[in-house]
Amino acid sequence: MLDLSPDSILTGAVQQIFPAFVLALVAAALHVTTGIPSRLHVGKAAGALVAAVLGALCWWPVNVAWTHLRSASAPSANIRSGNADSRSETPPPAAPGRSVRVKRPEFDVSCSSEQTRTSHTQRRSHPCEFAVDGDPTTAWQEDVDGCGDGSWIQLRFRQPIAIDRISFTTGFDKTDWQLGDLFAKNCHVAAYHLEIDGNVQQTKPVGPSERRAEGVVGKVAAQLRIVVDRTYPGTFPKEVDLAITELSVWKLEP
Ligand SMILES: [Ca+2]
Repeated sequence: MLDLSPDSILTGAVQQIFPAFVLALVAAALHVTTGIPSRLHVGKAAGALVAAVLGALCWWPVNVAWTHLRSASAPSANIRSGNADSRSETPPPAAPGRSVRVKRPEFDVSCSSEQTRTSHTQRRSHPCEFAVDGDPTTAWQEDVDGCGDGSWIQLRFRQPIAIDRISFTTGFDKTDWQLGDLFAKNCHVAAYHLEIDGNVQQTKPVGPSERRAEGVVGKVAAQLRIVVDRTYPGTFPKEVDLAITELSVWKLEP
């Protein structure tokens, strides 16, 4: 499809016109030093113009061929984004259609602490169940002092599954009509690690504006725990809580 974006037009101009401009300068220099354009019965300006046109016409197929060679030799892009684990020992992404989201009642959820209406805070209820309810407006919030560094949420599967990958929001990814952006106002994840059947995985950092973390797992397991190692502070003046809106797990079907 024809790309008429300003960046594309600028890039094309640089790629096509610049070499021709250089050739025009070379033609002008040859006229001064050798007089070749004069012997061809053309003036300096006409010689430079002809050289520029010929240069552009000759450069175009060379440029197209070079672009194809570069794209053919370039490595394929990693389709994982965010904090996906791109280490060489991780398996390649599953073929479309083979990876399915794990749903209830395939697992039970638990967490290190949770805000409930009966907790000492007497705040709104934010149980860990809210991280897996499929509702982007509800969130799990821990119930410890501070931002809850070290808090965890865990899924225990009814039977071991081949976990393909996980994805979770790194904070309260919701905009409240009164309070505004709850992600910035609450604490959110700065680094986390996975524990798969008790085996501790490598800690992964999360950028301050990354609202979702994704990771390839590629293991058969009966239990998956996400442990929040570090957090970014929220901007709420009083209450500071870590929140996760949604956590999703995909499994590979046999
Ligand atoms: Ca939710």
